[in-house]
Amino acid sequence: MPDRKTEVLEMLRELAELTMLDEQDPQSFRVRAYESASQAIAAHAGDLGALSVKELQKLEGIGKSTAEKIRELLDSGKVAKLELLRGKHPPGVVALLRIQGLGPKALQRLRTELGVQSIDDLRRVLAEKRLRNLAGFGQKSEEKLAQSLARLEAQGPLERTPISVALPLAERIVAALRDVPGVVHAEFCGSLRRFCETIGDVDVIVAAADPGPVTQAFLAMSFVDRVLGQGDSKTTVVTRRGTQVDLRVVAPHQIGAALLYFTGSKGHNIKLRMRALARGLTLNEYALSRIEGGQIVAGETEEQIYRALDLPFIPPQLREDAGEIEAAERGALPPAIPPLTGDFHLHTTVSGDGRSTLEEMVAAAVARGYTVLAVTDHAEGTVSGVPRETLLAQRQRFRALQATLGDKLRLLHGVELNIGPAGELDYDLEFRRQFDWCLASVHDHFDLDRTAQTRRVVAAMQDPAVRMIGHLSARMIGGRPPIELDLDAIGAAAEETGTALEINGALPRLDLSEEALRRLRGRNVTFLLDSDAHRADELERARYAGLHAARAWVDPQKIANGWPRQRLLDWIAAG
Ligand code: DGT
Ligand code: CA
Ligand code: CA
Ligand code: ZN
Repeated sequence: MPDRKTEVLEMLRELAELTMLDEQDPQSFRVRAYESASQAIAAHAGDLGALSVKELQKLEGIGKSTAEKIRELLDSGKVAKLELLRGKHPPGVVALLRIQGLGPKALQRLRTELGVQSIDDLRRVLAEKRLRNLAGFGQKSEEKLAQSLARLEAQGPLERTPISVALPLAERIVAALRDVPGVVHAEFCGSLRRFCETIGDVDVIVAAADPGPVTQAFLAMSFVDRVLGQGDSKTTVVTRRGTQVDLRVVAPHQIGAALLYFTGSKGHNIKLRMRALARGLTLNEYALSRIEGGQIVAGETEEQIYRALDLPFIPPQLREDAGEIEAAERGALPPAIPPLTGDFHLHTTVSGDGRSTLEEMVAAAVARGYTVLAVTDHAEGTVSGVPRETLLAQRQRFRALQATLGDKLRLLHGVELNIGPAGELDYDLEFRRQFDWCLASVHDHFDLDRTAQTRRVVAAMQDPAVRMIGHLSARMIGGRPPIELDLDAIGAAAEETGTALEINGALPRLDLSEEALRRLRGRNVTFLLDSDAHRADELERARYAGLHAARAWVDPQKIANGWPRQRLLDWIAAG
């Protein structure tokens, strides 16, 4: 079951995180062992449940002690070592790791010397200016931490779960519930179905005549930490990472009304209900029915309900009461994002952090129906980057592979350049120009001020070899804040230089942000939807980039990898 794999990956991730805290060293041998085991498990295609400790050890990157823990989890659902670490490092402490500039060593001192056990504690200690008196800290580091905390909080309430955590969790729940006998339909709704970047709680809706077996299966899932509420058709649990999940079981003939209601948003629902009233109808989570007589008009599908309200189907990502109902009424909803011709940002094993070979990436791209593919390993300016010779050798392999592919897939030999603090780029212009495709991105110096950051990115855009800026803000949702940028200056430079901006679909990034996309909406800027895949199965993330772009009402005409192939190739050649 693919389910077990997620479970193992989640355990390894948590082990790595807690061990890092425990040993106060991100580079400790054990932390790296868990990370390399994660990569091995992620790359493993077969059934994990069937593997013995010995067989697990045969996978490259998995040692004996990790193999034993994996087996322990698969057999008993619990791992003693993990339980021990959880006891020592409660969730409040783990949450403190999200503050930039606060490493495990400093964190340990805050805990022992000032009793800081949570973000609230830290806020208090900072307000009381008690940190500056700690040996080795001082006023400067106190101010820096206060700033990091403020920037983290400015991203939204800290209790919300990033989509990168919530989506895999919800997909796993839904997949498991679909296998329960009697289940007709299972789907996640709420803000997650609308593809919001952070989620208050996960809402799962299931259609089944008998809620009993569904509830039982749900409560038996391994991520459940505690049960907050349990009724006949509604169950609420909290996962070990602190995410709340609501399960509701409805009758099969009500599923459309339930999906619509629990997908929200609340504002969208209210407008729909007013629309219903104006037609002598009433809309709730069970059905759309006549006010007089109570006869049901629609309820089995969302499409039927929208139709009965004289509207076309409105995709969940648009249901924010941001003018979508009015646009739908005028027949002016934004057109759907077309299927993509290819991907323009991905890494292979040539990069230090890539996990799939060039051949594996190409095979996966062909399987997705792509006809263009830019391979963009890291240039030497980043930790995972490589020198010229390596890229030149890759180019040889590339040309040979292209010959075997013929016209089916056009390969572009690309590179992801690193943008230095003053906008300087890797190698030299002549070498950069030899690539079929150069993108440039920020991977360090996140603390520069707005003027310096803007200048740096604009300088990269002005480079004649650079065709696209990757993950513009370098943010990690719920983690690293975006770099500060003057988006109007960036937009103007993009128009002037013809540099495209990436919409990066990696769930921790989703960068450009929705806010930035809205801000650039009026401009003549070209976008590309990319996966930034480091493994072949991550090519799927380009689809997330599409959902994210749709949420921001990006005009599909501006998405270059949505254009017909020849137009796209002409645009690339013209650069
Ligand atoms: P979240 O969980 O804070 O990220 O946001 P949502 O949108 O998932 O909100 P949630 O979980 O409270 O409720 C799920 C959906 O259920 C919501 O989008 C709309 C619907 N809903 C919940 N409460 C109400 C309500 O009081 N009135 C209306 N009209 N709809 C509601
Ligand atoms: Ca929710
Ligand atoms: Ca909810
Ligand atoms: Zn990349």
